[in-house]
Amino acid sequence: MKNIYEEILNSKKESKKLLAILIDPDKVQLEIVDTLIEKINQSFATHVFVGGSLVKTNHLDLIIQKIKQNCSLPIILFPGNPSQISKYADGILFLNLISGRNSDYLIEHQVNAVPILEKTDLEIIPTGYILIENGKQTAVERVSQTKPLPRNDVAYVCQTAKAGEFMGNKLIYLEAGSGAEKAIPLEMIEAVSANLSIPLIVGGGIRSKVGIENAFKAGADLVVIGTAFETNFNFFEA
Ligand code: 1GP
Repeated sequence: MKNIYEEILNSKKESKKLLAILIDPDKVQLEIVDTLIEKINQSFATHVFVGGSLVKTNHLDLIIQKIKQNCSLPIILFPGNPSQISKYADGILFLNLISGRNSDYLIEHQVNAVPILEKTDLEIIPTGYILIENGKQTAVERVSQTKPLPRNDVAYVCQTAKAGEFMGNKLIYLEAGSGAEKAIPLEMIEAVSANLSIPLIVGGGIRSKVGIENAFKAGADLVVIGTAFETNFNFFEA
């Protein structure tokens, strides 16, 4: 069994940066999964995240099984709700939307997920999820019916992230939203990572390798790339 969290912690200790490619089952056809895996294997990705805000399709299990056949990276669920749990993955980000005040995303979905999770061997990784304004409304905001935190209130975002750590989360995820107009500000990444003891994930709106590098330099331990790869499978080659 993979020890996903332990490895993330070790990487942080050794300042080894991590990259997750996010696959949204709604946006990926089964027929292209093989090509996609080939590209992932050629890239410097260290993790595969699978999930989306809605996930209307029912081929989640199939996609994950297909990825597993030819890719040895840990597959981590990044679910929008408990219907997006697959026993075929290796782990799950057990998300609390701590930037919002919608109890469904703070406790209701988590309670409903327990009977499903108890039937799996997924490694469960409690993750404080913080949505930040990005210039336009994103799917997370719409689906969760929560307001993102303002981009210019770095102090409040730091305070929220620290509350997430004090509550026992093992990771904090700073999210601008999939396809965000503006990624998380670098000074926010710097301040939040300096104030946290646990690893920091950063994602949303990062469209270039320079963007990934800048997020790493600012203090992100793991960067998530979704749209940029989804729209250009050669993203990591250019
Ligand atoms: C979304 O953070 C991820 O939840 C990735 O966002 O699709 O903009 O890369 P992008």
